[in-house]
Formats: sequence, structure tokens, C-alpha cells
Amino acid sequence: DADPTTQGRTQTLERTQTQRPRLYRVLLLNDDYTPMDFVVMVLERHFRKSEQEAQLIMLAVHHKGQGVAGVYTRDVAETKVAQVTAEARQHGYPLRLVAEPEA
Ligand code: TYC
Repeated sequence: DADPTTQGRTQTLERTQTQRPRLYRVLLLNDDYTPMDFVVMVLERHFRKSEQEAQLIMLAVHHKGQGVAGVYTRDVAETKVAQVTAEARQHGYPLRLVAEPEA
């Protein structure tokens, strides 16, 4: 480079802290047709919620329109969206999920 202090040499800077990856929320969206039991099962199996937690999240989504199923790195969040969407379609349910970056 043209910087006179490095005289064309490449400089490497040390950083003590490791960068943390950006995290993504997996949002569960309400619809009129997906059975409540199926949504609870999804939250238990794919998002590792207890039955009680799963019931609370499902009901919150049912009443408010959407809610957070879990928070993950981008790859994991997108994989969960794809897997759960595929499983819902196999059952003929219109369940929708989306991954969105935190803050
Ligand atoms: N609203 C659906 C019903 O009454 C239940 C439901 C809850 C669907 C949450 C989707 O993400 C959802 N059967």
C-alpha cells in the first residue's frame, strides 16, 4: 500500500476478543389453520421448549400474531425455518416462520 509508515508491507493487527456472530430470531407467525398441538410439538422438538413453555409461546402467537421460537446463528436459524416449514407442508398446514437479525 501507499502508507509511508508500512512502506508497502502488510500489517497484521492483533485482537484479543473473538467476534461474536450476529444472532437471528426465528419468528413463528399465526395463521387460522395450523392446529395448536402441532405448533406445541414443533416448539418442543425443534426449539427444545418444555411443554409448558411451548404452550405459552403458542398461545402468545395465537393472540398476538407472532412470537419468538428461538435465537440462533444465521445458518441454524435458516435451517430451522426450512425444516419446520417442510414438516408443516407435509401435513398440509400453512404454518409460517421467518428468521430475522437481532437489533
Ligand atoms: N391460530 C391457530 C389455531 O387457532 C393456532 C396457531 C398458533 C397457529 C400459533 C400458528 O404459529 C401459530 N388453530
